[in-house]
Amino acid sequence: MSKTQAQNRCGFAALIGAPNAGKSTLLNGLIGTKVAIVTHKVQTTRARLRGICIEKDAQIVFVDTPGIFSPRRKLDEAMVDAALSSAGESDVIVVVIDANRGIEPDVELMFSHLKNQSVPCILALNKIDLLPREKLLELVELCNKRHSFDWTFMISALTGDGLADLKAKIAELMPTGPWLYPEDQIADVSLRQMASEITREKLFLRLHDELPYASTVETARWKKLRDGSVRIEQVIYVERKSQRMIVLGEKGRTIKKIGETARLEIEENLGIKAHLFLFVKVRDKWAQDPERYFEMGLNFPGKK
Ligand SMILES: Nc1nc2c(ncn2[C@@H]2O[C@H](COP(=O)(O)OP(=O)(O)OP(=O)(O)O)[C@@H](O)[C@H]2O)c(=O)[nH]1
Ligand SMILES: [Mg+2]
Repeated sequence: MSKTQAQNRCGFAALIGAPNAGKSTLLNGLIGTKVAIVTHKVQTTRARLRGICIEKDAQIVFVDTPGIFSPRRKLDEAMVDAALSSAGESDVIVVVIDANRGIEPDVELMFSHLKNQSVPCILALNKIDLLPREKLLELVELCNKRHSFDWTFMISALTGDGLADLKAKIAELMPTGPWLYPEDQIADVSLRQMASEITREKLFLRLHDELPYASTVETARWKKLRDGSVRIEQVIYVERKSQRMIVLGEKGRTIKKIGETARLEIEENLGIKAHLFLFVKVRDKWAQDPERYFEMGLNFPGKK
């Protein structure tokens, strides 16, 4: 087979599910490296993120999406819209369900949205490491009663169990067409965005209650220095002065810790030597500002 004949299948597989189902963990597991941030908190992913891999002659573009839930705020609405439109634009939808939580209201909501989709749908029952097999079979049956899935896979995104079979099936479903990305590209996201996401992950992990949801991170400046290292300046937007105080922490300890852990991961994941500077700004209406959505890669929801 010649090179062009070999590179003749390519398509999109959207990972859809309720918040916290394990979509981003799955993306990282399928790609084989960390491209998406993961936390134990719901609504970690805010915008879609493409991770790319090659499986035999197919290039698969996986699209990690924000969780689907009932939106309350404008930001929620933009996140859910991003997830649903990714599903609509994909060649196959991988529905990720947390087996340990079963069919919760958010999962029901997702099933209702699936009714409008005409592309093939795979059920990926995730976190099977947490449950006995009998329970899993019951749940597979229940899910298939709610939606007629074309295929079902039982996986653990965390341990990697079942991922090879899932990936092989997705590859088979990719349509004919040239590869969209160079062979060695694993993600379609700028280094600036990747760096913002890493800092946001550390914020999510370190801060509690509503604070993670009241904040966003942007890379304001990225300057290559003469010694080959990079000076990265990031702004953490919060909504209130009191939140700024919490992010800073006593004597600036909290932000220092966030900065240190983020810098280490930025250096490791992006393969650069970095100097990271974090600034916390209070902007009470950042979640109403179209510019912030643009920076996150989201559409600003219009009036409906
Ligand atoms: N035990 C177990 N935990 C898992 C598995 N997959 C994901 N998790 C955990 O579930 C939590 C949520 O994982 P994420 O990958 O961030 O979930 P998500 O669906 O991307 O969540 P949102 O971005 O908030 O919608 C994290 O604590 C993961 O470590 C799994 O297969 N087994
Ligand atoms: Mg996620």
